[in-house]
Amino acid sequence: MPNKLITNATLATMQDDQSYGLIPSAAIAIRGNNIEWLGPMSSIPRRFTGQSVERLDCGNRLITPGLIDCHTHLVYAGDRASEFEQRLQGASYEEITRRGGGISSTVKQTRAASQEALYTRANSRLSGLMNEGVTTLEIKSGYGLDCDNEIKMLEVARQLAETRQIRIQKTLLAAHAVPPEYFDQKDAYIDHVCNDILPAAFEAGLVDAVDGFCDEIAFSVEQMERVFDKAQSLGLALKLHTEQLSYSGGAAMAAQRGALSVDHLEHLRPGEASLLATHNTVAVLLPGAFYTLKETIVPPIQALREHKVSMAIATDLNPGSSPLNSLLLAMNMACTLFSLTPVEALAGTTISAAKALGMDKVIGSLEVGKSADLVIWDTDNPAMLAYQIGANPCLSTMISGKWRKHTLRDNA
Ligand code: DI6
Ligand code: FE
Repeated sequence: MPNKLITNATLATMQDDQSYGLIPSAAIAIRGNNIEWLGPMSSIPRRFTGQSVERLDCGNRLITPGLIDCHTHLVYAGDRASEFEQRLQGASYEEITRRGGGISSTVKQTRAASQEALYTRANSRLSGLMNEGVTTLEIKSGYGLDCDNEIKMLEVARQLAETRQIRIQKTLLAAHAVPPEYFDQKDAYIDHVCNDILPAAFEAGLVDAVDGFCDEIAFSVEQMERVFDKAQSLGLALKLHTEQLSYSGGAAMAAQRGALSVDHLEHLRPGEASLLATHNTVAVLLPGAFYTLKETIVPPIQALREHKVSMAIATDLNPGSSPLNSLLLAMNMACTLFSLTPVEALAGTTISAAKALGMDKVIGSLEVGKSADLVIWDTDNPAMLAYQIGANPCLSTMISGKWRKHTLRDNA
C-alpha cells in the first residue's frame, strides 16, 4: 500500500471532547494502516513529498475521524411497523411489551430466520450507516435469547466484519428480555444466561462485551449483577441499558463495576453523574429511542457536562424503539432534543464513542499513531454535520489506511 498524503484539508482532530481541535490549511500523512503525521501545510515532512506518495488535494474540505456508532441492534428479522401504528393510537411501549409484543415479537422472527437471511437484512442496514461515514460500529445480540440463536446473531456480526470493510465490536445482550420458555421465571433465565449462553458465546470467540436491559419490564439490578459477575470472571467489558423507561439504580451499579458505558439514561439522577465521571463510564445517549417513544424526560445533560462525563451518541438502531438508520440524524436529534452542542455531538460519535467501546487508544480521533480511519466531508464547517437534516455530505471514507467510499477521487 503506498503512503498517502491528503492536502488542503480542514482537520477536526477531535482529540478531546471539548473542541473540534481544528487545523485549517492542513495535511495528513498515512503510512500503512496508521496516521504518521498531521499538521499545517507549511510543515509537511520531506519524506511525504516524494513521487511514490499517493496525493489527494481535498480543496479545503473537512476531514474528521471515521464516525463510530457505539450502540446498535443491527441484526434482526422482520419489523415492528404494526407496533408503530399501535403506539400512534395510544398504546405505550411497555403495554405492548406486556402483551407479548415488543422485543418478544422480534425474538420470534429472529429465531425463525436463517443466518443468511439475517445477514442479508443487516448488510443493507450496514450500507446505510457506512455511506454516512461510519467506520466502526457495535452490534448487540439480544433477539435470540437461547444459546443457538444468540450465537447465530453474533455469527452474523462476525460475518459482516469479515465481508465488509468495517470494524465491528460484538456485544452479548442475552439479558435483553425473558424468552417465552422462561415465562415468569426471570431468575431461572438469568441462570441460563450465566451458566450456558455467556460461556458458549465466549468460547466461540464472539463476545467483546456484555450488556443487559435493566428495567422494570426487563431485569433488576440484582439480576444484572449476576450476569456481570460472570462476565467479569471471564474478563469481559460491561455495558448496560439503564434508566431508560424508569429509574432502577442500574447506572450507579454498572459505573461502580467500571462499565465502559451506561446507555439511555433519561431517568438518571443528576447526583449520579459524578459516579460516572469517577469510574470513567461513558454516558451513551440515544435520541432515536427518545424520539420514537415520544419521551418527555431528557437525560440530565447539564449534570453530565458539569462532571465532565464523556457523552457518546448512537443510533440504537433496532426495530422497536429506534428504527433509525442514520448516525448523522442521531447527532442532529441530540442537539435539538437534548441540547447538545454540535461539538459535543461530533465528539459523541468519534472520541467519546471510541471510549464507550474501549477502543480510544486506536480510533476516535485524528492523532499520530492511531488507525487512519477518516471521512472527507463536502463542507469546511464541522457544525454542518449535526445541523443538516437528511443530507449526506460524506464524500470519501478511509478505514485502516484503505479508501472505501471515494467519491472525491472518483468524480474528479
Ligand atoms: N432498549 C431499547 O431501546 C432497545 N432495547 C432496550 O433494552 C429496544 C429493543 C426493541 O424494542 O426491540
Ligand atoms: Fe439498545
